[in-house]
Amino acid sequence: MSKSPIDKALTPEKFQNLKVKTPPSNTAGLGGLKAATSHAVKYIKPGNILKITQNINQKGGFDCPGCAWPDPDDDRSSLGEYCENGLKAMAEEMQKTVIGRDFFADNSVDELSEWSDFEIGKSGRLAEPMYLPKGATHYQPISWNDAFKKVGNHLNSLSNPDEAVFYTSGRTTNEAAFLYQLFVREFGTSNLPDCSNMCHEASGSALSETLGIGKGSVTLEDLYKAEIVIVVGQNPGTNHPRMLSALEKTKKNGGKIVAINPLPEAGLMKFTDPQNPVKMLTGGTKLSDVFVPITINGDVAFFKALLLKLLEREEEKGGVFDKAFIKEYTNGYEGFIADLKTYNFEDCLEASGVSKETFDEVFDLVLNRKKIIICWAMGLTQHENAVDNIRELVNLLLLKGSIGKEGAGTCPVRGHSNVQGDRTVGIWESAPQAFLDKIEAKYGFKPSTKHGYSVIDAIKAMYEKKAKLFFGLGGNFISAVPDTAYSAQALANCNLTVHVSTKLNRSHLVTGKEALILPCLGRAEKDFQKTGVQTQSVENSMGVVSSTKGVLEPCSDALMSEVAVVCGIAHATLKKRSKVDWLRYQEDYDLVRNDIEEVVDGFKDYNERLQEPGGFYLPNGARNRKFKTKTGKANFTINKLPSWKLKEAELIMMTIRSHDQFNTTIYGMDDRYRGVFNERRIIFMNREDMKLRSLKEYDVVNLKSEYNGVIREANNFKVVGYSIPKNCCATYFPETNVLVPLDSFAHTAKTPASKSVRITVVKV
Ligand SMILES: Nc1nc2c(c(=O)[nH]1)N[C@H]1C(S)=C(S)[C@@H](COP(=O)(O)OP(=O)(O)OC[C@H]3O[C@@H](n4cnc5c(=O)[nH]c(N)nc54)[C@H](O)[C@@H]3O)O[C@H]1N2
Ligand SMILES: Nc1nc2c(c(=O)[nH]1)N[C@H]1C(S)=C(S)[C@@H](COP(=O)(O)OP(=O)(O)OC[C@H]3O[C@@H](n4cnc5c(=O)[nH]c(N)nc54)[C@H](O)[C@@H]3O)O[C@H]1N2
Ligand code: SF4
Ligand SMILES: [Mo]
Repeated sequence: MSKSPIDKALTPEKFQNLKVKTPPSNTAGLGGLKAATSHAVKYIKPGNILKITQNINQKGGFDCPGCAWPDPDDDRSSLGEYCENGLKAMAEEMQKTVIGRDFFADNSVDELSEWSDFEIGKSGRLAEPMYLPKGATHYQPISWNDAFKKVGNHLNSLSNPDEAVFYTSGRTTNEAAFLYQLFVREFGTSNLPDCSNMCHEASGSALSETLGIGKGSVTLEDLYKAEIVIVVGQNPGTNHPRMLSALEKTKKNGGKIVAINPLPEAGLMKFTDPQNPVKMLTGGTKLSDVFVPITINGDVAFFKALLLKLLEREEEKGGVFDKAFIKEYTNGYEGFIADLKTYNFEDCLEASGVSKETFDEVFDLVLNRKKIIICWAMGLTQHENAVDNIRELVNLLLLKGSIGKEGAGTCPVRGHSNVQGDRTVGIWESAPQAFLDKIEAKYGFKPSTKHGYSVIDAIKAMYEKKAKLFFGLGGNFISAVPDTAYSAQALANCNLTVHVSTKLNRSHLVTGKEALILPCLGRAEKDFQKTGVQTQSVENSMGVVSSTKGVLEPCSDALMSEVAVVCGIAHATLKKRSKVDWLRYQEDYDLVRNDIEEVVDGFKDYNERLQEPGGFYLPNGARNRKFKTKTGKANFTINKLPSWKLKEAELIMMTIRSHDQFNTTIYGMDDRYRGVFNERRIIFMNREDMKLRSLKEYDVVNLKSEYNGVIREANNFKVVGYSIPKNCCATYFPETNVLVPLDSFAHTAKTPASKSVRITVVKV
């Protein structure tokens, strides 16, 4: 009998051979170079390594497919503009092994599901389209034409376009993303969930409401000029490594850095004792001036404590707040202050888990400074009160007039290399009416104005059989989403699941009744079309749009570009009823950009400006103090302290990334910066919490979460004592996604609360 979807979706429970060492005191440097080079040499064809390192993130070259950190506007280093993890991303994408029909004939879907995520990822690059017929045990080859027809027939046989779900992951370029959403809207639905729903959606919600733009407001230059940069809920040493070079410049210019994080992440500091930070080094520079070991989800409490003390000082002596800015540009100040006064400083500080000494250090740094930048990532966005987290930090920036001036502002650091661009060009399940109107005016069809499914809604709809077809443009849905068991059943309920992918992943194994894998080109590969090798474009975390053009020969002749796949499917599905001449676009991507220019604001002279070295900035109201909010001003907001309480024996768990993974892609089994080697099934615990439970290092435990009466379990994890606040623990994503309840998500944004999972630990 074949395995159940749930068994296939869960990562195998086998242990490797855990070794724990003291975390390193210095990040990047030689260790990083060694690690990256060994990956490159092991997996990339020797002839390609130099081409990659010379062209990655260079003007006229290709954009690193890793994170969304921006490239410097000024001259790029000719020694290489990439980091350890950028090169690891390339080593993964440009693997010399390719897998096609023989691989799939040798390995059944059930057998593959027993491989670890690391093994699945290292099987090689997908080389040809594959099809899994109903009831079959093995994928078999299919021609592109037949694959397109199959998708078209399935889509056309749905009783309603809203029965299809079209997911996107943030590597997709602007050109492919624009055409994809256009096809989905012409097909008749707004069901465009994307990885952003699980990532910075809470930032988008909070920032749109308060500042009128769902993106950050700063540029790299601002970071260099800030008086103080607060890095909260982010681990840049692993996830945005080149941000450390920017922070180094901040320091060189006299700026101060505060890191707020339950963990003393090595990328931000050297560290010996959790309560007593010592030197923090990166490439020889001490980075963080203060490290704040906050309790998980203690951020609103900490910011409130800070706001209360600042208010006290403002009322005593004045000069702390930027009164002129508040008067001219903001709304809601009085109500916000009145609410703030209802809180008690000591209670807030206690709820944050931060000592008074550490608090005072931060207070002294913030008190008289007015050029403040706050950078954040998943440590703030993946909580039930994620939107409040971000609104509260905006309150601080507004009080300080730290928006829309040099060296100050918001910096939500994005994840995937083009997740921001995808949203800009229309991947949005609840796109604004003005955008839909422009689509209608340009193409002559009326897009659905109904809000579509976000990730959470899509899973529910598939589970309840209201949605019957899942299409993924990139990504690894089953491993990325919360509540693995429920979500696996949701996918299995579909009639057809389709993935456009570069690499094999678990989502190809947890299928609907039929399934397709459509292999596409990676970033570094040349995209040959009728008018020659095509250029594409991406938008980084600071709103700069730049070109990306592959330099390597494709790893297989049978690959298609994402643009060509979307055009092929649109053509096969919509046929003569389409108002769009789909096949023209894939011949010449300039035509796609001409359309984007007409439909999306800020892309004037797109094709010409894309040729400018380094690209161009998109307009950003907050950057110029033009707040496109409902009130026309920047809005103060009122945010409550989180209301959850741990039950007896419970811990609050955050699911985080190791140094050797890119989301669901596992580069290796180490987490070097945390001193963990050769194992992913671990739980970081406070040593006092271990003692309370009679647990020793390396003890094996099972994890259990109970939410609204439903119990979820993940078995076989080894305990690692770590400097993490009491009552907090950490595990790696995706191994523990099975514990994240689907209905635990951020209010207004629906970001799964995967950093706030309440669990108990049971010794095996
Ligand atoms: N190499 C590499 N680069 C990546 C990725 C990757 O997987 N690998 N993923 C990309 C993507 S899509 C994204 S979204 C980003 C993710 O980048 P990050 O957000 O840096 O990634 P996470 O590992 O989720 O780390 C969250 C950090 O927040 C802290 N944290 C958790 N809960 C709290 C809290 O309640 N309060 C505070 N103050 N801190 C908290 C954790 O200790 C951790 O340091 O990175 C991108 N870049
Ligand atoms: N518990 C927990 N869950 C989380 C998170 C967490 O912190 N904790 N983080 C969340 C976040 S922030 C995010 S962004 C999501 C990530 O969710 P996803 O974006 O769905 O996941 P990825 O792992 O980035 O997707 C990797 C797959 O994308 C495909 N791929 C890679 N490059 C390309 C390309 O150029 N084109 C195409 N078509 N395919 C490509 C490969 O097949 C690869 O297997 O996960 C979320 N899930
Ligand atoms: S910081 Fe991010 S974008 Fe830059 S090279 Fe490293 S992984 Fe790539
Ligand atoms: Mo992300």
